Amino acid sequence: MGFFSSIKKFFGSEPSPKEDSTAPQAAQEAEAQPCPPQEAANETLKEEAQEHDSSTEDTAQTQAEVEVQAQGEAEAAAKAEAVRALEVAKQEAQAQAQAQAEAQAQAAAQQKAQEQAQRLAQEQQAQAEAEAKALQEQETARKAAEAQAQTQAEAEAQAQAAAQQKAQEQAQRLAQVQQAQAEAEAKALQAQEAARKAAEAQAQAAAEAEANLVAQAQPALSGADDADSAMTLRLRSAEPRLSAWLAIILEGVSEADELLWQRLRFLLRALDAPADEAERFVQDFQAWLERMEYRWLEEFRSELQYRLALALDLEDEEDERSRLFIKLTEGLSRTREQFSKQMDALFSGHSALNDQFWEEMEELFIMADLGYEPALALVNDLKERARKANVTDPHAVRGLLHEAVQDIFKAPRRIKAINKPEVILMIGVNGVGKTTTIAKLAHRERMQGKKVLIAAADTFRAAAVEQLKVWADRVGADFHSKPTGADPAAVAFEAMDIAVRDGYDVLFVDTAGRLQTKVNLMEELTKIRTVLGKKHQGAPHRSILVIDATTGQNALSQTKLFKEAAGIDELILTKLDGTAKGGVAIAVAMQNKIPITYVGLGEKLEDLRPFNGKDYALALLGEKQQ
Ligand SMILES: Nc1nc2c(ncn2[C@@H]2O[C@H](COP(=O)(O)OP(=O)(O)O)[C@@H](O)[C@H]2O)c(=O)[nH]1
Ligand SMILES: [Mg+2]
Repeated sequence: MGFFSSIKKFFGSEPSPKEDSTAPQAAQEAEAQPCPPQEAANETLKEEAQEHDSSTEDTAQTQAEVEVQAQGEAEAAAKAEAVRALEVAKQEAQAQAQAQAEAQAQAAAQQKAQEQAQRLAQEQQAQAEAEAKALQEQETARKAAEAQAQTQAEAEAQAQAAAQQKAQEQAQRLAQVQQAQAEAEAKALQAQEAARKAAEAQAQAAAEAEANLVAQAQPALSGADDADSAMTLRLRSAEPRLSAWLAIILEGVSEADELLWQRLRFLLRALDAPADEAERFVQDFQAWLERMEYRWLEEFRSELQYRLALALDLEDEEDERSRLFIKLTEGLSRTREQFSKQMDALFSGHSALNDQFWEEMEELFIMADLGYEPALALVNDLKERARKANVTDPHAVRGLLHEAVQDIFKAPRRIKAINKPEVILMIGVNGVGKTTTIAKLAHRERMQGKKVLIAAADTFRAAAVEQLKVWADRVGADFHSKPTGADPAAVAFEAMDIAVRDGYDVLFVDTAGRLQTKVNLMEELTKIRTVLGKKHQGAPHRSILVIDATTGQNALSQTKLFKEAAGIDELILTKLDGTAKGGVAIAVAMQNKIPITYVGLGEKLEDLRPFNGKDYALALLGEKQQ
């Protein structure tokens, strides 16, 4: 712009209102100083004209012509000069524009470099922050892992202490049993003596009888018939319950002798059992008594009833149920009494279902070992039930609670059929009753005529392997193991091989419940599961977590741990005959939606029963209407 305004000025246009400092100087100079040759020429011409002032007109004309010429020359020179100046100005303007462009480019480059540097700095800072955060997270994770490891260690220590106490109790019981045995033996000797005398008397009587036999053969036979008929009559008129029938046929039986076998065959015949099945039952039972070294009726009576119930398919019978129920009720008595009392107080202390009522109810659940979250969930469930049923009277909540608890235990239907052999993996912490429960389950399978193999994949303690072997022998199952310290997965692998090869119906795998770290546990169980599955599709078909019902809240963390480590299909609650913490079953079932399939009610083989949610609710909460 400066350039063009200068040009305009030079050619006589209006002067620019603001002097442009960048205007080419040459153009200004050209204007400021009139060209000297032109001036000089004008001066000369003037003088000449004066000299010839008075001369002729010709002279004046010539002078004018000269003047015009000089003026034209001067103008031409000025124009040329202007063009040159214009040229220079143009060049300078170009150079300046270029310089300006370069400066601009440089400035842009500088700014870009600055921005880049800034970005880099920002990135570096972000990275540094991310690293710091990662470090912090690592630290947090490490602390959490430490805390978990400690919790596990504590759980194990607790379980160990419990196992130790158990062992002490067992030793005590053993001493008692030994004393009882000694007494029994003394009694047996006496009985033998008596029997010998009786036999002598009998032999004498027999001799006498034989003397009369020729004449009285028929009446003697009909006497035996009479006895049979009398017993049949009594069985028919008795209450149709297994325990009532047993009471009749065991009259006068005190030990496992010929009389017992005779009566048993009689009962089975009376109940329409096929002769070969009846005979097999008797022989199996005889073999079992021998293995257990049992002789006296009180030692084996409950086992006999259990076996008859299974063989005659009477387990669901009212009578059997009530036997289970009594044990369950005894086990849960402490929880129930406490709970009942508190519930009564709660119901009587409120006249409406307000927030205060529900809060107190939640506290009550937490105190009954339900845990915080399950307690809250149960209260919400109850609120919903009360709303739907239009319940406003606190006393009516008792009935709703019964229903809610029963619903929690409703196991979903599952496909039971599997490809033989059925493989069952037993998991749980030390001392909860895995090994005992395997024996009890194997016993049930054996009672139903199944071929059973038991694998001892708990190879860490020789005593554990030995204990399982003893149980396997008692229930008539086969057994597989390896020396102490062997890889548990190797035991499982070999056992699976044998089970498939030899056509077993069921394979039980016992595992160790060590809990040093979750990682170890997970690795070990994963390895076992993998080898089983490789050998036999779908194996293990059932992973059963065993939980000691006396452990309380610990059961919740155990379930969580094993669920993550191995997956769980079923739960079995043991020691419900002890001072069980009854709320735990509800908490575990609620939190995990895993069905409880059996409950352990004692240390004997027959002390394992299918779980019944309705009975459990009743044993835990008492009657619906009070
Ligand atoms: N009272 C009672 N004791 C049980 C029950 N189940 C197992 N036990 C006892 O608990 C102790 C530990 O059992 P065990 O099977 O060795 O546990 P494991 O370490 O999990 O294999 C043993 O003394 C068993 O007799 C039960 O249902 N009731
Ligand atoms: Mg064990």
